[in-house]
Amino acid sequence: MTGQATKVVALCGGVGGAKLAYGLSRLLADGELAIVVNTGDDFEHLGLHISPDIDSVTYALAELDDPERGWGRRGESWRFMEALGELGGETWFQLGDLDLATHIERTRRLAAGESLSSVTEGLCRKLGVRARILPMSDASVRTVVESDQGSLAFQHYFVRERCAPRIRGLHFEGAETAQPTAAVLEALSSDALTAVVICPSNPYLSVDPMLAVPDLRQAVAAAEAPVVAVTPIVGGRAIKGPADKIMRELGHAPSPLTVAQHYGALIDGFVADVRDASGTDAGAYPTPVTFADTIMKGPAERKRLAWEVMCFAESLRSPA
Ligand code: FO1
Repeated sequence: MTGQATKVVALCGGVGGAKLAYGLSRLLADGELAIVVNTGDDFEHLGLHISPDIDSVTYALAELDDPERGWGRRGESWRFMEALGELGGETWFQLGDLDLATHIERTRRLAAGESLSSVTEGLCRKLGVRARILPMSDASVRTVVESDQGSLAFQHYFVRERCAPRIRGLHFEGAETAQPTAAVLEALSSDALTAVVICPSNPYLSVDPMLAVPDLRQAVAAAEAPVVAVTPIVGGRAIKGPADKIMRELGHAPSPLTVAQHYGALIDGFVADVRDASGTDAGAYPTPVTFADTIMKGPAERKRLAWEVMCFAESLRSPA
């Protein structure tokens, strides 16, 4: 889509990031928000193309997400999985009956020659999502975990092995040659841009695959608006998922400072949690830091944090 005055670009992984993306979507008008989503978790499974992070963000914005699991659809049933199990099929990756429709329709349209961006736009329209959800690239990028159990495809590490293997490193197959989509580059170069928000997603598993696409990283660095990252670590622990475990395995203390240092010169500001305010040496951060309640239990908290992040970005644009 062209000609839209994008004000905020959010870089987002799955469940954790989707909450802030939801908050931003409820504050901004249609067309003002573009959400660039990680596709490094995508994989082919049971003959279907699964895009877990795109679906987590789509379902969250459509208010179809399951609040307990975070992934998949609310009110889900599992008859397909039960039947597959009875036939001796692979059941380690749970596909609910409603969710299955998304994967089947996506797979059909990709096989017919549509791009992932176009399929995503179409599915979003059908589900009533008005913000733009943009896959980071239409080319295949696949996250591979180097672990004490060897190289593991992302979902084998994350779901099948429940993140138990010790991580030694990560690489993102295809990232070096992948191009961001035109829509992603257009959003990041919008004249109306006021903030680029790195959502509280896992920096290593969810944000790094996006930043590993050279022209995407370059476009974030060149954006005319402040780049603000929000911590996924509170009180030394990940709000959800294995970010703290991975930090320890890679030799870092699990802390908001580690996250800020990980993004380094790419960011212009950092949002840490109020629970980490005491004992924080703000001077140790590579950028200005602000403190907010980053634990988003419901829609009101998601909107409030989104508002605080946008105000912080505004203060970085026009320092007092
Ligand atoms: N996560 C799980 O922990 N177990 C599952 O069985 C599972 C199935 C699943 C199906 C569709 C989908 O879109 C996501 C699913 N996820 C599941 C979540 C997903 O694999 C991860 O949360 C993300 O890839 C990490 O952001």
